[in-house]
Amino acid sequence: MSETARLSDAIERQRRDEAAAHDADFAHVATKLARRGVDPETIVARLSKLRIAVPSWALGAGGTRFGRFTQAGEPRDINEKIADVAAIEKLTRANGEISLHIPWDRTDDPKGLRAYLAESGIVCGPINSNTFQDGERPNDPRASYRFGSVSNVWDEARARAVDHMVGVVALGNALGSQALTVWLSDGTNHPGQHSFRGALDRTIDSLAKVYATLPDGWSLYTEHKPFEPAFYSSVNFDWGASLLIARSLGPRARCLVDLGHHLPNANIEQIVAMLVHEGRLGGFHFNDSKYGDDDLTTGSIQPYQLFLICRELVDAERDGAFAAHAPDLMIDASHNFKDPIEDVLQSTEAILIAYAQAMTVDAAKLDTARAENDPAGAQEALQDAFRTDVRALVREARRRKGGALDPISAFRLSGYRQAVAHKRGFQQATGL
Ligand code: PSV
Ligand code: MN
Repeated sequence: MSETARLSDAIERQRRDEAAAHDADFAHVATKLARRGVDPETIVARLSKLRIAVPSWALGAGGTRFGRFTQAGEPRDINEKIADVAAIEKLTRANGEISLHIPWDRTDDPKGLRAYLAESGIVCGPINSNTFQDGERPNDPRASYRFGSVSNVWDEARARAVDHMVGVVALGNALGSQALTVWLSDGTNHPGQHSFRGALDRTIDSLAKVYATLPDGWSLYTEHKPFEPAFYSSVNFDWGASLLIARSLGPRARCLVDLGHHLPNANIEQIVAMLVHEGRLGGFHFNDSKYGDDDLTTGSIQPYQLFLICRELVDAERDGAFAAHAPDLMIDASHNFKDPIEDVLQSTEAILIAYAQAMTVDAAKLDTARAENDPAGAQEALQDAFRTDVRALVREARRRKGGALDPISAFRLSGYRQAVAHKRGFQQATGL
């Protein structure tokens, strides 16, 4: 039996076996929400339109600087990565998009790759450049990224980084992508190592050359991060620097918020609100963390934070703030222990749940509490929503689109991993 047939079979079996329980759960939450004046159908309809991109680099086991433990059945090439995303999409109906990372997903045949994407029903989402690994020119010191890429004082390194990014835009365009995500590892480990202002100027000058080549309809996303691999200063270190760079480039430059790229206790939902306010929220890299950029499963550590971020999105959407550009939703995680597909399924579920919960907030109650300076009332409005079990709404959205009621257990039931492990064997996928 093919892997696709295995998945279809498991999805069907599960839908049959769990239909009665699901119907009862859905009726229960619908009744509860009606009491709050919330229409479950509006939520189901919104959920079924959400699309969460899968990062190509999260389909294999991730590593740390201490080691990497390959798992059986990791995708050996870009086609197998797309096949895994198609499997995920078949289960969730919310992940029909892949985010590629170049050169990890380099291809000599963009036309063929585009055809394979179309055949697999997968869209090419924002594409990532990589100027943090030296690739094929590690011994050419002035062109090396060792001391930075677009911020480097040496012209050769900057030119190389710009050429790379321009090439990634061209490839992305051939594949149907509409955005370039730029995360820079540029920074320093030692006070005085470079001029902060000089590095920012060089970064803006270099990125302006990339920005000038953006095709119609394209965006450039700047992704900030406070530290790692640089431990004293990073060039694009926070949302302020990111906004500054984006503004200097032009209206199609927007900021990307990776949830793991903040110092401990940062108020990420407020950062999101600020970027919405400025019309510069490009998109997200969803993950979760306890200490730093841990890249753990979205919603596994701080689900309330995820809910509050989604509430800002629901709010912004209601205010028409995304008329010009809706943020791209992407996962950016790394899995050392879990099966990568299961981790993506869990992250997707967490985002959909948080989004659905955010939609159940009694907006009138919250508005009144704010107008009356009633913090306890505001907390009640938010936490009543956060504590609502909306899983049946998420399942209903998926059921109507032909997906699995419970993606993880359908995935396990299908034997997909065992089947691909048999074919692919034990080979490390490209990525970090
Ligand atoms: C950097 O930590 C980051 O979040 C960026 O998005 C990279 O491109 C990605 O991880 C993949 O390594
Ligand atoms: Mn990221």
